Amino acid sequence: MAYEYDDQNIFAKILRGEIPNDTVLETEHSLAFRDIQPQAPVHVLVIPKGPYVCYDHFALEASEAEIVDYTRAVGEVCKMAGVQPGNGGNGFRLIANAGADGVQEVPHLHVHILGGRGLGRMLQ
Ligand code: DGP
Repeated sequence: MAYEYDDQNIFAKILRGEIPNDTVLETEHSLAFRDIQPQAPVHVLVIPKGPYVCYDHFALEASEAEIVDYTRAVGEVCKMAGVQPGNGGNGFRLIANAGADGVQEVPHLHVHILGGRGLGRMLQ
């Protein structure tokens, strides 16, 4: 089944500059900005600029240049936020919700970077 991208989603509007955001990092293919409802002292969303609905859509259909740029952007934000374990930080958690079961609210791929406090165990 083909992925259907809704260009009226809130992150598409952020990418078009129609809604303000608190940008942390912008690269050729990616944008990172602070979550509007932070769940931790560090809570940054990293999105690709391309129209990808969710992680699998991006992983399967994005170009290698986009994938490298996006992966590096996530790493760069972790570094900038000072959450790299063993490198002055105490670690972080990445979350990429997808679809209904994943309770994805915004249908444009975003990885949550959470850190700055102990996050507890999520998987038992
Ligand atoms: P998810 O359930 O993974 O789709 O989480 C979507 C996140 O997006 C949620 O943590 C709140 C955040 N969010 C929603 N609308 C906005 C917005 O307009 N600006 C910013 N910065 N974050 C938003």
